[in-house]
Amino acid sequence: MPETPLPPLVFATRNANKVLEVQALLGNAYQLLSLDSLGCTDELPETGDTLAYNAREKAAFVHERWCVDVFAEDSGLLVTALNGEPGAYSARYAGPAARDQDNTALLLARLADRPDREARFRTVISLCLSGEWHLFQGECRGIIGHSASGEGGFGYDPVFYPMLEGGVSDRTFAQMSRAEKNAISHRGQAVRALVSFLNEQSVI
Ligand code: ITT
Repeated sequence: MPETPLPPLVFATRNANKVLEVQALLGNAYQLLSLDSLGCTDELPETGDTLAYNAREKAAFVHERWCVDVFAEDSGLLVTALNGEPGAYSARYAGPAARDQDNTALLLARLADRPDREARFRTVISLCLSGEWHLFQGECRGIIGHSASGEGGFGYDPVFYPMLEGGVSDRTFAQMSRAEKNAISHRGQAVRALVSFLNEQSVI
C-alpha cells in the first residue's frame, strides 16, 4: 500500500531554534515545510507593535504569495517592572542588529536596581488554514535572574527562571533540555493548542 502523504504545513519563520522546538511538538503528523523549501528568500515583515499583529503579518505574507496553509508565531518577553518591555521588540531590544547577548545585557542593565524581577514570555500563533484565520496563545511566567546561566535555548533563556507548580525553578530555560522547556514554555502551550485544533479539524 502506498503511504498517504502527510499534510504540508509551512512554518513562516527564519529562526532555526523555533523550528526545532515546534517540530518536536508536532511529531511526524505533518510535513513541516520551511521557508527555504518554498523558495522564499524574502525578509518577513514585522511592522506592528503587538505580537498578534506581527504573527498574522508574517503568515499573511507567505499565504498571499504561495497560497499554502501556513502559520507564523511571534513571541516576546514582557517584564512587569519595565511596563511590558521589550515585548514585540524583544529581538531588536538593543538595536536592529542586536545579538541575543546584547539584548540580555541591556535587560539586565535596565533591571539592575529593580527588586521586582517578574516577567512572562508570551507566544501568539496565527494560522491560515484553507483561507480561514485562527489564533493560538501561550504564556509562561517567571523571574529574571541577575546574571546569565546555561548554554541551551536562545534569546533571553539564560536569564529566565520559569515558575513551576512548587515555585520558581532553580534552573533557567537555558539549563533545561528542549523537552523540559517545551513542556512548560509559552511556545509549547501555543503549539499544543495549534496541534489540538488541527486534530479537531481532522487534518491529521
Ligand atoms: P521569526 O523569524 O519567527 O520572526 P525571530 O527570532 O525574529 O524569528 P521573534 O520575532 O518571535 O523571533 O522574536 C522574539 C524574540 O524574543 C527572540 O529573538 C528572542 O530574543 C525572544 N524570545 C522568543 N521566544 C523565546 C524563548 O523561547 N526563549 C528566549 N527568548 C525568546
